[in-house]
Amino acid sequence: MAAQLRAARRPGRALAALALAAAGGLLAAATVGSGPAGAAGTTLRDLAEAKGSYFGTALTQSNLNSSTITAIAGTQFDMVTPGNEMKWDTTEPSAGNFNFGPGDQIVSFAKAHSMRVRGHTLVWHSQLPNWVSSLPTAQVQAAMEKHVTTEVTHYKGQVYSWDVVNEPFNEDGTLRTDAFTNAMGSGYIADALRTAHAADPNAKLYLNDYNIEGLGAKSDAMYALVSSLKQQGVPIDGVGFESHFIVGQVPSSLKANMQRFTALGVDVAITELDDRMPVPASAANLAQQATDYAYVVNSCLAVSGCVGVSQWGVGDPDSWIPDFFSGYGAATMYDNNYQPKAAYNAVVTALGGSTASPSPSVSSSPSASPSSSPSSSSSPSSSASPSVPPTGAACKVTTQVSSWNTGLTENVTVTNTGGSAVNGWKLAFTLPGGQSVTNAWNATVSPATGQVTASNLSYNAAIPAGGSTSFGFQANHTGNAAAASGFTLNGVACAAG
Ligand code: G2I
Repeated sequence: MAAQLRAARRPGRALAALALAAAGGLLAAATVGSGPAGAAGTTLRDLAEAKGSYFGTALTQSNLNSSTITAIAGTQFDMVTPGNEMKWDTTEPSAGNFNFGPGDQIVSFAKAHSMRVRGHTLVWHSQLPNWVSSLPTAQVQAAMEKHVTTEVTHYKGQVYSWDVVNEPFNEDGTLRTDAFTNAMGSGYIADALRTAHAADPNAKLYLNDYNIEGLGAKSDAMYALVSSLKQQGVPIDGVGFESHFIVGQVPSSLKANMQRFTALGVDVAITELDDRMPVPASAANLAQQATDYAYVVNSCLAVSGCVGVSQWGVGDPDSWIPDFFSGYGAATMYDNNYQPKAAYNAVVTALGGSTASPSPSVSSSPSASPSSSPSSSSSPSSSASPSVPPTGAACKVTTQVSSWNTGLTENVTVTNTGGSAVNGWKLAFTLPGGQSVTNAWNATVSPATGQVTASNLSYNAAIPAGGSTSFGFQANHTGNAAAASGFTLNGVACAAG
């Protein structure tokens, strides 16, 4: 990422290490084995694989020393990206002296846990040793080709895909000026791809960048580059969308953008997903993060050439965000104690799984186990189980729709404006004609059309007085992509937000 980000670095690593050590004991019961979400078969990797996809994480060498991190990594994820260990400053710190020890450790871990590996990264302006940037330009091409050939050959057959060139563009879509463009102009990209292909013809070869997730100047530039490489017959298999998002700001054109790339005949992948927010995290931002994560996963699942999603780091203590963006953090699916957050549950739901209550903070409410959560009856008052009081609650609802030609996603935030907590909720509303719900996150939504009801999951059953919760759904439409209307919470009409 940009050099100016580094200026915001603060000495957060020691703190992170402490939090991690403290978390060790807490974690084991909650996350090992069948995973924090409950029943066997509900891990991210199992659910993703059932959909022909994968769910990955970045891991660093030091992560491997933590039984807490490795327990989650080995059970929840089936793809590993080395956080730093395959970068040039580690693998060839001085000319011709190669060091694959750290990367090999990551690959061993991956093999031991039946995970694949995204090799990251061969040619990048950052974490590039000085000896390369100070070479006479006439020597850079040979150095680059030797580096690519040696590293790809070392890992031949062990790496699913390579980020061959990382972050080649400036924000305005011009090519970044670095040692490689200085020496070879834009031709370095095709040369690096051809060189990698010659060393391992079976590895998938990617270009990877950030801020190319939505439509815009930078993604246009990547699109033009990939299109031109394909026309020239250069071996290029995929484009990595890093996806370092800010909560509530995931681009609504993500899916459309992925589709234009896959239409060129390349795969796409979400390669470094995180979703940052100011810390300490607010309940509203954590709920929005869940919506964001589900939106990203649903978008990938909806595009046949989107091969999978990887998060950048296992949990919040492992994230690069606090070091690079002062005052921000909480960007992953696992909190500082490695407990799964709402985002985790939202992803499980998006992947077709179901969630049990993972959160001790919610379980203190009288709300329910999954089997007693609000269910089929259409009348909130007559259906009241002990966990769903028959009383309604004053409420306010806001909606946010992102639509494309025949589909839409809608995020709904419901705020309890009453004076007491809601424990168990059903939000009834009317869908515009022609809309049909295909999937939902953070709630169950049924039926698919007309008068529908969203019911809480067990982990978000409680809405404190003044608090809010968010859920979302994806729907097909036939031309009317308007938001739902006529919301009632447990039978009481809600104000529009
Ligand atoms: O910046 C986030 C990612 C953006 N896309 C490319 C990724 O490769 C990049 O990863 C991060 C690593 O997660 C950080 O760990 O890349 C950073 C450097 O650009 C990595 O930070 C570096 C620190 O800057 C160094 O001070 C430190 O020595 O990590 C090094 C190893 O801990």
